[in-house]
Amino acid sequence: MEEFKLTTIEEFEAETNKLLETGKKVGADSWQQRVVNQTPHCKFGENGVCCRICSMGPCRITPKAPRGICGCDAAGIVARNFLRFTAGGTATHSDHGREIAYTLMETEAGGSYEVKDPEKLLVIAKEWGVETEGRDIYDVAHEVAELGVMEYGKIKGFQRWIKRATPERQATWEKEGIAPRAIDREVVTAMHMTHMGNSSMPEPLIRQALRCGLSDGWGGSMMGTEFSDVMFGTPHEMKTEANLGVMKEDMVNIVVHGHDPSLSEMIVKYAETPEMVAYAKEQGANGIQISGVCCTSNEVTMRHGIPMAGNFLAQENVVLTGACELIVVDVQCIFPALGPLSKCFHTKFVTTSNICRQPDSEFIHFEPAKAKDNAIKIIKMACENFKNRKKENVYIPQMKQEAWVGYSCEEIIHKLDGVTNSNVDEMGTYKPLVECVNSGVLRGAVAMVGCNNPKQRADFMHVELMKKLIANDIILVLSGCSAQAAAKAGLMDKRAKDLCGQGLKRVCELVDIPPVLHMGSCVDISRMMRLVCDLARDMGCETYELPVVGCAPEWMSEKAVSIGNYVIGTGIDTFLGINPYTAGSEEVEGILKGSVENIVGAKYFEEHDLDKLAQMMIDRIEEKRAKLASCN
Ligand code: BF8
Ligand code: SF4
Repeated sequence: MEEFKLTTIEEFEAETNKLLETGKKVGADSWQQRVVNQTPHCKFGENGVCCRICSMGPCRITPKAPRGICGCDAAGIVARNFLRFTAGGTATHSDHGREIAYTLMETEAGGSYEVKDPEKLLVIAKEWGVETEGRDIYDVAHEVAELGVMEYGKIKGFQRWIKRATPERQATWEKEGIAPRAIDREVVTAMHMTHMGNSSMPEPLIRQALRCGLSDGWGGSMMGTEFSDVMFGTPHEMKTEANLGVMKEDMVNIVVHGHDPSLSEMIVKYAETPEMVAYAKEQGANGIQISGVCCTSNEVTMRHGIPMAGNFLAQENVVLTGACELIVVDVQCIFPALGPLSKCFHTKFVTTSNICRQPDSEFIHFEPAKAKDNAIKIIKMACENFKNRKKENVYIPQMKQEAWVGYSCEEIIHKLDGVTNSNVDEMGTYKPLVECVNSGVLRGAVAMVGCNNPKQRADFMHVELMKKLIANDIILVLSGCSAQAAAKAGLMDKRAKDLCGQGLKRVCELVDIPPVLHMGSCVDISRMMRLVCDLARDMGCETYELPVVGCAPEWMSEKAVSIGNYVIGTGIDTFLGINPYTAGSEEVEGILKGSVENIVGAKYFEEHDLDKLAQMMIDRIEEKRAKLASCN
């Protein structure tokens, strides 16, 4: 077997530089260049003290001008901006969940969309009080989907999924007035509160940010995750590969990018048919290679082992290989640069959603009811484009790593059941994991999530933090672009166990897992929320007492702020490597990094230095362990 070695960030960067050279030859622009043009950033924007929510402004806070024209101070402006940022993220994740619910309504036996995990559907139906006895599974699916869509605008009550949280968590949310109501309402309330002349006190605004975030994590995102599992299958362990070397020179390369699996599932399904493979061969290729970027990639890798070409800041790289016949996108995190960039190559850039219209793209409106026709049209377009490739522009970096993926909660339990074997009491629970944590074999866990961002060296914080944490016997659960950073580096190879402390290494060997577990896309952080609540139950403690923290070292999107709010709202401290435009108000920072703990039992930490950030997480985990030991 080939010797196992991680891919270093220096190696990533050297290959990226070669791709940028190709880019220069064809007159392409790049984010690396645009960052230079955009920096240094505006300080007012960076500190969150610029307000333009009414046309008396824009107002900017300085020591000489401590209030806007309406009299709002820095704390009010920063907190309003923070809430609007959150609302943007909640809306985005949740609308993705809504689209998935609408797709679930289209399911039919033998159709493009089917119920692949009826067991999971029946669990949800039972939780929601939907009659299942003697009914056709598709009738149940359609009723559950309709109830799901109604969660967005329900006239009273809280999100149905919050019943999955621990009773203590639910009680905290109700007591603090932050239990999430209708998802759309939480977003609208956020916009209403932040309109000119409404709230300008930080604490109420931050409470609404928590509530809005919770309607995402325990509402819209959970809808996206659960309904996708019902339709496309709950992920189970499988092997795949990651990094640009997964693209193939002799094949038609189709890259799927975005978030909503309704489209990418269809591309995968129909590209594998003999007709489409034959079509690719007629065009002179040896077949069709699908790979992915961003969360759409996470969705299809978790369920089908489709290889991951890269993450957010690598999206331009796939085009720069000169070997991408077609990049098809659905929604979110898609650079508007892709259109003009594709024009420098033979690449077709196909947009498919009215939510995401981009310049220099070909628009093929993707509708679940016409899924098959749409998918075949896109696949054929890619095949026909193979002949237009310019050989002199092709350079695919031969860099890839093996990765094990597919660790849904169900799969983690399934793997743990494999170790408990005959111990019936422990089957179907996290008890073996709990024992490892209690005994100190595992010190704790970090949920590492989120994007990459030019404000940090791309992927560096993710990968280096992971290496430090696993060496300290801390297991990692990952999602989003963080998961792809790990996979590209090789940390999802089971042989990465050799980089772990002795305790974690033993666990990896016993359970047969890598030390960093791919749990899916960003909406799948809802899986992590379930995991911590179920772990807390199995450990007999509250979520905020667990030696578990969240970390987004290179985050960039509004969605990440929404996530941060529901993660701390669920009682899990969150460590950030980038400030959420709140540095302009000590009062706001004081709440987010201090007194919010009195409300939800967890708070934000921020640190930009790698070593310090790693140590802060380790210290916090050890502090929680010490407290847990003293209460037991
Ligand atoms: O939702 S981690 S760059 S791809 S926002 Fe986007 Fe960030 Fe990647 Fe997925 Ni999440
Ligand atoms: Fe300025 Fe107040 Fe208007 Fe904001 S709301 S732009 S601070 S006047």
